[in-house]
Amino acid sequence: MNSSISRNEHSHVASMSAARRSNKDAPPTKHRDGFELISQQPIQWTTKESNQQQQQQRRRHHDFVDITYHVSYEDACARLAFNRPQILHAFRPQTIRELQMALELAIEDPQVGVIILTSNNIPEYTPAFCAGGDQTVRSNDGGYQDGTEIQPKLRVLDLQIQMRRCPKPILAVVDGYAIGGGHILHMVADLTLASTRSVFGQTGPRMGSFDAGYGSTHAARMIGQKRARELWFLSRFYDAHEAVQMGLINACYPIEELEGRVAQWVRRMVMNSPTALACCKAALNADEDGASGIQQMGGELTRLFYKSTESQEGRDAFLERRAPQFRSKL
Ligand code: S0N
Repeated sequence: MNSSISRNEHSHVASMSAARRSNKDAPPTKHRDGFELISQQPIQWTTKESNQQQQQQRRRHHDFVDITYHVSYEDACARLAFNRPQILHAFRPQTIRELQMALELAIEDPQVGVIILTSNNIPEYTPAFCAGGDQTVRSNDGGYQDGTEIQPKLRVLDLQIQMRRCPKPILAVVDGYAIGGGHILHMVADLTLASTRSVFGQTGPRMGSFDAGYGSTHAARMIGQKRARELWFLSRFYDAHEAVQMGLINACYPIEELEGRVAQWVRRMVMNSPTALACCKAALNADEDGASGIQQMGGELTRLFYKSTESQEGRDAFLERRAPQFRSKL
């Protein structure tokens, strides 16, 4: 597809209306979803800020050391990338703190619809998404300490919660090793696309660690109890095709194709209704997260309800010291 076509034109060719035909007897085809019409041109990362708020944000993410942060306003997405290629992007507390700040920036930015979590690979080093917690700063006092924590902490658990609570879809893009805590982060992301050269696995039981939270429970929801027990008890590694078959990732592509496919998946999601996506994510989480998941979904419902005249009448009546006149539309 011609790269000079604007985003609106991309949206139009793959929109629900453009995918409909006028003849009444056309046979059903899955291609009517318009997905293959969406451009695979690489995403262009924005270099200029259009307003003061964006300038302030950029100043904040210039301070990042262990990650990089980019935004594409053309394609309405943010890119958060591990940036420690010499140690396969293993994370220390500082890395996680930076990711938490970057995620907050992306959540708050109204021009961002989808968040990509990936890594910056360079030819000198083995490709990796993330090799988990940086074992050189694992302390004997129950957490990680790189000199930036008051007390050693398992800060990555807070990041996992933040990712679950993020109302925007998070797409993990894996190229290379996704191991240990790095593997858990891709599992906690909403979707995962990978290069065919990627390798997935948990190593905890082989090196004195485990994740009894999402790393275990969400794995079982995704790939089933037997496979999740295999993942942890044997601590074997799986290639990208096996990971697709197991339901651990959504799709894998040759590395040369990956960037274009990521662009295509992102473009389709940002064409879709953000409220519908946020509510689907909240519902899928609620099924697994108990009261905390229902609270999150309930929050989305309340937010929508506050926009209705019915809800506003309750507030206005209170402020005007009168009885409310509710008109039910149910
Ligand atoms: C991935 C492996 C198999 C690749 O092997 P290869 O190709 O031979 O490369 P290496 O030479 O081993 O690695 C290249 C350089 O990278 C360093 N490095 C790799 N991984 C780590 C790491 N995790 N920490 C620190 N450094 C790492 C190597 O040392 C090497 O550096 P140089 O060149 O200087 O020697 C292989 O690398 C491998 O097996 N790595 C270990 C992967 C692993 O076991 N990760 C899991 C660590 N634990 C966790 O992630 C738990 C974290 C977690 O999510 C969690 C959840 C709940 C509760 C607590 C936690 C928690 O945070 O602990």
